[in-house]
Amino acid sequence: MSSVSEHARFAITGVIEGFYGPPWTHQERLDMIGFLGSCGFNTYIYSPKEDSSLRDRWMQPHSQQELDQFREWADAASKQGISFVYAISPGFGMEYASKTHLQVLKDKFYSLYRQGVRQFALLYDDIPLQLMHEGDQAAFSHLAEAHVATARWIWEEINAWPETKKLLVCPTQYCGMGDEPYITYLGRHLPRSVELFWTGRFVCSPYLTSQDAMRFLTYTQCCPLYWDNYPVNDLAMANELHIGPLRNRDHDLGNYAAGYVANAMSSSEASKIPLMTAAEYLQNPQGYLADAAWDRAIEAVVGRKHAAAFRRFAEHVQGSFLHDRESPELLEAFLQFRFHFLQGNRRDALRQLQDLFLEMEMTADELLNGLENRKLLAECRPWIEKYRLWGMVGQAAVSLIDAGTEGKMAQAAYHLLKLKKLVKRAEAMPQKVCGNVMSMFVDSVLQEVKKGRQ
Ligand code: LOG
Repeated sequence: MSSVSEHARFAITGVIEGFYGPPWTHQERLDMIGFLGSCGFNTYIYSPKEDSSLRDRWMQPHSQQELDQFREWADAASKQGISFVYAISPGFGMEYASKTHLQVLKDKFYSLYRQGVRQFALLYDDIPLQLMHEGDQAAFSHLAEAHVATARWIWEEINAWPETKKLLVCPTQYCGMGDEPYITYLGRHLPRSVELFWTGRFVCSPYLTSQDAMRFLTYTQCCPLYWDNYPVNDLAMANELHIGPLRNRDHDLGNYAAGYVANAMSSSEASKIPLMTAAEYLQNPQGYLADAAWDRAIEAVVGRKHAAAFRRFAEHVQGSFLHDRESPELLEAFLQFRFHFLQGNRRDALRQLQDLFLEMEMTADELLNGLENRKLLAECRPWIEKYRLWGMVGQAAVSLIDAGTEGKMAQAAYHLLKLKKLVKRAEAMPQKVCGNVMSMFVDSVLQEVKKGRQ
């Protein structure tokens, strides 16, 4: 495993297609490999959770058609100077003590080796922490021992093949403090040249700190290969669009880590925005400025013409475990509105708010009608549409307040009805846009209406 050196850069910098949900298409994967090359990443890892040939059907050989595709991806990667890593997850069926199962694993890797693949990974994530097969319970005293034995055996086999360079291992307990018995055992017993994945303290870690990395190193005696679960937005995160920049990764993490790999979103085009910011971080962690990198990434993926509009929209969908401040400017605008409104400056306060909501709707329209990157538009469309709806909701709310305070009750009733219809439509869309900021605003307006009626 990599040793600590001063001012080290991450040796492995890559992206893992390691999410639950629809895998990238053949074309998307080729396109992503080209993109990774252009951004300076050096590794791509193939392990979509929905490819059953890597998981439930891991014992079955790949079809010739599948093998041809792997060759195409591996060739495309090597043209870009990128290592293509084939990652298998045999954990649900594999009996680690079985010679037959080990041979099947080796044969499967060898079928990929013949297609030009030179790097491999064994992923033991998301499986039980106990030994499940009777044969394994008899042969090993715990899961870590079985995992080490398997990794050691397969590493010795593939290491004997000319040019094979790497084996990466994802542990079953892949997050935490690094001092847990399972991962400590793995770190201490895996061959030095095998890399060990770690997601940090949590599955989705808001911070990755060098202090944590040092503790991991102390206990496991190896430098973590970070598996960063950003921008991935699968499972419980599916309603979030992770297009915000990479944040809160220590600038000296490279001193203590074997590498950094980002798990991407199933939406490959939208993934490029956060991935470009990750590339900037990896090239110059000391000088990395998240927001400036974000501007550059948006302009590169969206195109100059609509970059400003996209940035305005993106501001409202950047909430994630990395960033809990959603729509900060909108929240500030509401607070200022309340202040001015209560101070008696009603007309100006209402006008300013109306302008803001109108701008939201117009920004959404500009993107929906004008965005040249059609793939990006298709992936982001539900979030842009919801953003547009919130803009319309806001305008109806302002009109309601305006009519209500002017005593125009018929108009107020009309706007109230419109507001309620729009809110219903917005709330029926599961996508997370503006966090709770718009709902809070609407709730407070409706509260006022109620009070007025009493
Ligand atoms: C999976 C990963 C998934 C991610 C986020 C690891 C090592 N494995 O909890 O495939 O995309 O979380 O949901 C995971 O992170 N397990």
